[in-house]
Amino acid sequence: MKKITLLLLGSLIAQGASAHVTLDQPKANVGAYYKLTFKIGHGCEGSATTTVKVSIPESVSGAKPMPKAGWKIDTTILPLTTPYNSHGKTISQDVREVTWTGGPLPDAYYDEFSIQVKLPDIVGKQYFKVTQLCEKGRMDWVEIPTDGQSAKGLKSPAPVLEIMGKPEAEHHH
Ligand SMILES: [Cu+2]
Repeated sequence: MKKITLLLLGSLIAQGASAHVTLDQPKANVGAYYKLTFKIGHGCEGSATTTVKVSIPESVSGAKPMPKAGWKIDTTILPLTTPYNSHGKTISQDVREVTWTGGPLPDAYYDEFSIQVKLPDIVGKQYFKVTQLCEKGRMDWVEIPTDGQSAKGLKSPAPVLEIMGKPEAEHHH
């Protein structure tokens, strides 16, 4: 009897740790065209998800959300503080927020939401704040660890992408 209880508890803890909103591929190379895929692991304390809103950091450019059956897409385009060049044109505004509305996605089910972006030439971590609205309640995945702090200790961490330098194999001598 005691053994069974412990096993159940163990699986509950494991589920909680992996069920946040996270990126399917949390590592990428500088300057890459990359598909951000956000995994929605659960609703808001049992309630079904009806909105997923993703904030795009200013240095991550050209965001293009992937349409999903049953979900409507809205984008927020804002002026950039630092315009950039793309295909010979100066880009002075960019998509800074993507919102999917629809579903509802029941708490018992799982889904993914994707955005194609161009990553900056900056090595390090980029955080994508996500707001999840449900039929009842909301979850704000917006916590960013301070220096030296582990993201594991945060209650609702923002999904993080680690941008790495180009691998040595890509250098041709
Ligand atoms: Cu979770």
